[in-house]
Amino acid sequence: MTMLIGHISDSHLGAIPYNKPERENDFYESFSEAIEIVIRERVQLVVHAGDVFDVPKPSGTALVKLVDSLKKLKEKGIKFVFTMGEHDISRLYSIPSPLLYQHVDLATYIGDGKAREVLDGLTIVGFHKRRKDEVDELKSRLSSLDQELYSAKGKKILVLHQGMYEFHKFAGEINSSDLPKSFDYYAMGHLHDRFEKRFEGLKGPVCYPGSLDATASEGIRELRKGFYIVDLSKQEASTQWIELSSTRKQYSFDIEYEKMDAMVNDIISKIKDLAKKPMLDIVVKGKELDSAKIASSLRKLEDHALYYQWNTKETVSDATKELVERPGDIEQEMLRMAEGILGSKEVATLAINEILPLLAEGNSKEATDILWKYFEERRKI
Ligand SMILES: [Mn+2]
Repeated sequence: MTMLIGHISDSHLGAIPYNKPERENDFYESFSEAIEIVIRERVQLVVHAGDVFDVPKPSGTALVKLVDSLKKLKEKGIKFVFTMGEHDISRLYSIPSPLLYQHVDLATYIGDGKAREVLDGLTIVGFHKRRKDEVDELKSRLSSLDQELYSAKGKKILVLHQGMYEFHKFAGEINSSDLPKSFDYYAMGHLHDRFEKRFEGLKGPVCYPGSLDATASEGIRELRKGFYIVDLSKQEASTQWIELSSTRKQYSFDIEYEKMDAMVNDIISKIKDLAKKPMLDIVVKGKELDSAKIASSLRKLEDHALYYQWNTKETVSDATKELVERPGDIEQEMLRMAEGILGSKEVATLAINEILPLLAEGNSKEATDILWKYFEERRKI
């Protein structure tokens, strides 16, 4: 019997990197392309591992784009199940937007930790994103799963939206040893780069497909985007990562100040025939750099790039020292400092874990709402 599933994650529908409407549209195209491919490949089920939308209250356009894709899946009899990431969940609004699709029977929410037999002979358990202070509770839920599902027949998939230390030192929240052992496939979300690994002691592979398109936090660099198709028909899960072809190219270029005009022309000849105008990040290196001259030389790129940003690097006699690695406990260090300044662990945690990430994304509205809510709650005490 065939059992083929699609595993996508971090589609961030509604994201508008660099405030470019074209980039917003890219995210819809990436998602549509993934849906077209899973239909063509005849998967029976699509698992979305969270961050469906970019914000908890997405635009009407983002909501409609998702409906359109989910209807196509439903017409083909392909089920869509999902968990939620931190971008989907708000502490302020009671019903997160992705749950809408469950209410109109276009999707099934599986982030509640309950085991479901979603296909004949396939059981799925998922958990929605746990914040830092909720990870211990998640770990304890995970630790009992092997036993809870001991008698479940057929294949098993676990769906999580958390970072793993083994793949990302700074975004890590759990270790592979925190995962239950008996699952045939671990469908992960949260990390925006692609990772795949089989761990000793775990039955199936642990896979992060990565985001479907580059969010602003990923910066402008060369990236490949895609998702997994997983064949669970045989004893062992076999995975295939499918690269999307609609992805807008992003490049970072180093330019020598002395040869600036020639190098700008080289860049133009490289990018001028791309289907979509690319995003560029340019570093100009040299001595006695004249910013006005650089700006005017780079202006030629305007016709060929959707967006470009540039920076300079003065070459001086002393080798420029670069910070190669961030301190491992940078978050702890920030928390300690904030606690020292604010005089309260609770307020420091709110500032560093809740407010700062929102402000870093430019989401001052939600940051303000959370502050007000906190203030109101404290006033009642
Ligand atoms: Mn994400």
